[in-house]
Amino acid sequence: MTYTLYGAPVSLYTGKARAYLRKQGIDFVEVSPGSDRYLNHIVPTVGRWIIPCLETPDGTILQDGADIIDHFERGPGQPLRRHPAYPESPTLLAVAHLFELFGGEGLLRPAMHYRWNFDEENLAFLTSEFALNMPASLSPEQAEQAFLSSSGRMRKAAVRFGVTPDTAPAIEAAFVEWLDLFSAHLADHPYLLGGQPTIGDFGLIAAMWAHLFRDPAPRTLVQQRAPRVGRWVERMTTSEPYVHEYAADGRDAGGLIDDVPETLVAMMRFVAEEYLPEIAAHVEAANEWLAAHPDIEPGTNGLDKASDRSLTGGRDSMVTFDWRRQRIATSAMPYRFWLLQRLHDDLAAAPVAAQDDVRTLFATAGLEPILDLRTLRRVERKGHLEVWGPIDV
Ligand SMILES: N[C@@H](CCC(=O)N[C@@H](CS)C(=O)NCC(=O)O)C(=O)O
Repeated sequence: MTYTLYGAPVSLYTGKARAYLRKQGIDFVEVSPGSDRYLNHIVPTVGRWIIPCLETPDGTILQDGADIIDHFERGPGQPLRRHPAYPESPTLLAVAHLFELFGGEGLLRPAMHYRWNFDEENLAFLTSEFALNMPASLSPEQAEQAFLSSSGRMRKAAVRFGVTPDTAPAIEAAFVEWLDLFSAHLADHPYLLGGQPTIGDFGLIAAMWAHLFRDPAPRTLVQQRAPRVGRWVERMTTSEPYVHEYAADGRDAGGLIDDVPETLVAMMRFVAEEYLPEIAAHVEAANEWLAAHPDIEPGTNGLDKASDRSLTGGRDSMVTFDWRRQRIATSAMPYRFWLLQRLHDDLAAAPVAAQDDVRTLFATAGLEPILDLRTLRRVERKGHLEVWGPIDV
């Protein structure tokens, strides 16, 4: 029953899937996207070069970290996993979804900044790492050229996430604040919601692993400023418990928390400041865009190139919003709305009293508006892409 994960150590989204497979003790091997199997079978099946992809023992191919996790959480792989990643408590589930979204999407600014703006510390490492994603048949010169081309694309992508010389100081100040808040929370809890990792931790490890802990420049910062966060990263990437500071016998770090502690509310407040204006502006822009494109067939994404990820295309059409006393612009990506819908859907399925509790908690953290951000059409996933659902549902 061996699964194959097509991914790379240097990849942000592979980190989410890999951490999940390791923590759940699932038997898998990781194979490079430079392999023949990936290039000649996975890419044609998925329709584009994208990692992570998971090939199940029966040959099914899954793309997307959340879909990979759901194969084990809510699909046929469920008997293979050790602990549920989705908490039963509606409050913890809502918080877990929030941090899944924030970790994979809201921490992209520091992730891209610390990767691409510290060439002196990072470049030799990244050159070597990116070579792992390429066919072994490439000569060193060809690999170097391929690195220059993909790193050039990534440097441009960083701008579309709001990383510019003007934003760099605020990105660094915010990241240090984030490390301090997360570290304070981890003083009493090995994971975000207590003794076991949840979907919130798997979201956070996306940005916190490949970019913010493996790359040399931010690694030093994390280890010096917030060693406890560094140990959480290591804990998230092992299959054994690795809970020295929490469990005397090294075995049982306990269950999930019952109540949301102030340290976690403080982390939620950080999300409100760092990410709420951005996701709110993106939803508003998406709704304007949908209103201007009323004829998009359900099951398609209405983009010129179906494999495009951002709604508003080129740089001119990036979405502008206020972030930490600056006006910045980023690309709106329907994938984020799809993750947000998961929070909304699970919340809507909870008893009314529990929904009220979640609302009260989110309001305390300044996050209540995120519970009501809806796109005019739902985002669905079809053919490994995000597409628009039917009109008027
Ligand atoms: N929503 C996807 C995103 C995956 C993704 O963006 N992966 C990056 C690598 S970390 C990629 O393959 N990018 C390909 C490209 O930009 O051409 C997931 O969570 O799996």
